[in-house]
Amino acid sequence: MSYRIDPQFIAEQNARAHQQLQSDYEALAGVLSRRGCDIEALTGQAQAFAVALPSWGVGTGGTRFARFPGQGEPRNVFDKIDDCGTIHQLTRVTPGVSLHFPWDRTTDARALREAATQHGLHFDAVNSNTFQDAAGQAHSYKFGSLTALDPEVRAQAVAHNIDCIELGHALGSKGLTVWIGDGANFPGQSNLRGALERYLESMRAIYAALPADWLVYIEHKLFEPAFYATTIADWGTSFACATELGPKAKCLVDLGHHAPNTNIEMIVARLAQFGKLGGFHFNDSKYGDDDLDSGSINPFQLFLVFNELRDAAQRDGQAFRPAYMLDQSHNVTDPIESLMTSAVEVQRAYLQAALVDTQALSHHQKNNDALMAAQTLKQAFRTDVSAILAMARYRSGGAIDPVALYRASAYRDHKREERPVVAGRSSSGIV
Ligand code: PSV
Ligand code: MN
Ligand code: MN
Repeated sequence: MSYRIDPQFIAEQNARAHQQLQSDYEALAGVLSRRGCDIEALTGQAQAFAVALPSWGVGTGGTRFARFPGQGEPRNVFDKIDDCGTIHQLTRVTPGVSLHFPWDRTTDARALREAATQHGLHFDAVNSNTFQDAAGQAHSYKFGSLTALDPEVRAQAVAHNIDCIELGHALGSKGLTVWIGDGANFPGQSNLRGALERYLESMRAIYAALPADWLVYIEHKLFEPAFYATTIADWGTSFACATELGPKAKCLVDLGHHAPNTNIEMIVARLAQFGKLGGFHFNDSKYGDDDLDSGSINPFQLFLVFNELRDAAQRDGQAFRPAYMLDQSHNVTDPIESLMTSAVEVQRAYLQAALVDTQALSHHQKNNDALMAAQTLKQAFRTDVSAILAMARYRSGGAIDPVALYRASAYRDHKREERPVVAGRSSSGIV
């Protein structure tokens, strides 16, 4: 039996912090009530919020240059589920896990589903991988996958995606995220239009295999590994392809997949307006696809994204349900600590956006009062909602201070004993 944090330990640690939290919470309740906001309603909203974990995020990531493995890293998908379970146990905001195949392939889907259920987890969208060659596959993706000129390579990539749908279906997932690294490194290497035509042909075959209640998420990315021209480089291409494919195809926005300074919140607004915003991969970046912890570099951008999501939810109601996932790589931190902190930062941005005085905002917009409109957003962004987030966790059975509790539990030390280092292992599970 692998080590788990004892709920009694959580209760004891919370008991020490509870009085301070209660007083912070009451102080914030007073501030918010003067603004006409009900703290209890906000706490309920925070408790209902969820963001899915990337299975590949619980191992130490690595860069193109090196990977410095951590202690007690997960050895397989079952260990990953244990770590995701711990993150959810303490934060109560991450009930979904997003798997990546073939990294997370298992022959025993029932056992995996059972393991997840024991932690109160379910499976969110599954991810295919045709940006690497898997051991033993017949054809290489060196020159592309869904867009490859060789029809046998394309057929293999399509078959892998259909296999992912079947694996996900057995696990209770409801979506497939497709990100491909296809493109060109040199001008002239590829016929730009031809590549997209082949992509659409491949995606039509994948789309046809989707169960009735599934969505396919098209994830765009500006560059890397194709450094001259990436086939699905931007939201325009993603939107056009999702439109061509049909209503079960939506666009997925990974915050790290744009040129620096791109107005991502405007992309969010556009996709939401036209009913094609499928979901997110949250992370943060300074330069490119840095995969840093959410909210660690530009929390204001994250807030502005959620401000657009709030607007879309107000307009479209229950019909607007984008999938929220983290997609990060952890190189210098304990992945569990990074994922807990990031999930809470995403939840924080959601709550700050809920605090926007929308009446005041539209009043200032109507009067062309740019300064006061900006100040209205800033007032919400500057509000420290930490006490609400902590109270939401406490009431849902989580930790008032997840990182402090995790460290006090010595979870990682237990895992170091349980999971001895294996030479050559990588975070994704591919050796
Ligand atoms: C690509 O950069 C990406 O963001 C896609 O979501 C992949 O599936 C993921 O990273 C994992 O490597
Ligand atoms: Mn991503
Ligand atoms: Mn990425």
